[in-house]
Amino acid sequence: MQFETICVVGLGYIGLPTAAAFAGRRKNVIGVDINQHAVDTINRGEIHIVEPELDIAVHAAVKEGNLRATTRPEPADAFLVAVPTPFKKGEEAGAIPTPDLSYIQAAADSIAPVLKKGDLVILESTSPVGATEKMAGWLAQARTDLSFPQQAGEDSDIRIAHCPERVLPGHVMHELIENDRIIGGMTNKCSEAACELYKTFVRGECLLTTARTAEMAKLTENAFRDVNIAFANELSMICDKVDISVWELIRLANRHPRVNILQPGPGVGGHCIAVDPWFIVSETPKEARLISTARKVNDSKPEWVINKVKMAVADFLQANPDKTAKDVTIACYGVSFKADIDDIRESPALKIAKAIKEIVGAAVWVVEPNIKSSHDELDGFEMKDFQAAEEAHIGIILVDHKDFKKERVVKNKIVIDTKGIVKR
Ligand code: SAJ
Repeated sequence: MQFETICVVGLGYIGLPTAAAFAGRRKNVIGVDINQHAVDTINRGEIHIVEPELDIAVHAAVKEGNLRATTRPEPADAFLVAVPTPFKKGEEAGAIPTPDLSYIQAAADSIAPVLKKGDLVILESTSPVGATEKMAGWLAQARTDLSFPQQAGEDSDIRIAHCPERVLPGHVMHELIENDRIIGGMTNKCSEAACELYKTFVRGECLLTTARTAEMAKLTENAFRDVNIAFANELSMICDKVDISVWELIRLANRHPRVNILQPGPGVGGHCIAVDPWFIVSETPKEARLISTARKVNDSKPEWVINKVKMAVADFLQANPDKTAKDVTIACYGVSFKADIDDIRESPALKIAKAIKEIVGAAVWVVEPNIKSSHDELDGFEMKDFQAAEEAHIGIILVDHKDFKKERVVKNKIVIDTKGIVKR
């Protein structure tokens, strides 16, 4: 099978690096996005997101004529769908969030008119079990002149597979090539075709399975990490009660050859680990008890930190009776969803900073070395550098950025360290 022209639908954190990786192997890549600004930026050889080494790859791909962006899919030999799969929060309190497949459906509707016999369609977006079959159903509805795997099995005109992305933001360009890849075809021929396509640039192993298992494997990886972090977060709250350093505790326990506990923090953020486990829970709520509890433990951690801050403010005011809450200054060290990135989507650190401002009424300063330009979400906060922030009455370490770890000494009189980086 020859894959010369590849159409990548969705040019975000996964689609754009993937498009650049194919283009780097001299494939003719058509990148599709509904966002005209993203399309124009890419066609200038620039990028609209932050990811190390992506700018160089995209610049080279566009300059050499191997990558072109547009707003509508064009005929190709393979189509990759890399659009968001957010969740819908339920109306009632405590309702289980459910996955929103509308972006996948819109992508299927947009590629259906240009499909031809022999094409391969791959769903890369993290999806609940059964989503690839749903996508195949939407394509079949739109193109009754073609046959699909759910109708014709191995003899289908169109091959369909789920190949979930598994790359870590901040390391995407490396992991895209080196990580093993799960290839879940709707039939064996679908898997083989998808495997051949990824071998264009993947140096890791391609592991063939079914579409449903591939969907569940991706959700399982992120749920595993979420459960492990929830365990660490629960330990941090227990240790606080019994006056033990959770950081030392985990360091010691991890010296056991079969124990590997992750690190606690202010909560779990981002658009993967904090979202994907719900895709399992929403399908199998009765069975997914541990996964659901882990989500709740991690989601409750910001509230726990906010309470700690409230208590610190109360202590401070008791010791300084001439002051009111409005006089208190609080420095938040870090607001991104994890270390050394500029991404503040679903960030527990930002949630905490906002709550302190609203609930406590104190002046909140933000130290965020990774955000250089002004950002709507940070309106109302005073941005400070590390040294200036030492003047605040209370310092809260919310993200373990390498710049903070280098310093290791925070001079604020009261310090709440949710990441365990301050030297004791
Ligand atoms: N976190 C902790 N403690 C830890 C590790 C992480 O509190 O020990 C927090 C982070 O601060 C952050 C959140 O968890 O708020 C998620 O960060 P992360 O680095 O664990 O993961 P993501 O969301 O950036 O990327 C994950 C990765 N999944 C796994 O490692 C299993 C990545 O490989 C996936 O491709 C990505 O989700 C995705 O797209 O699904």
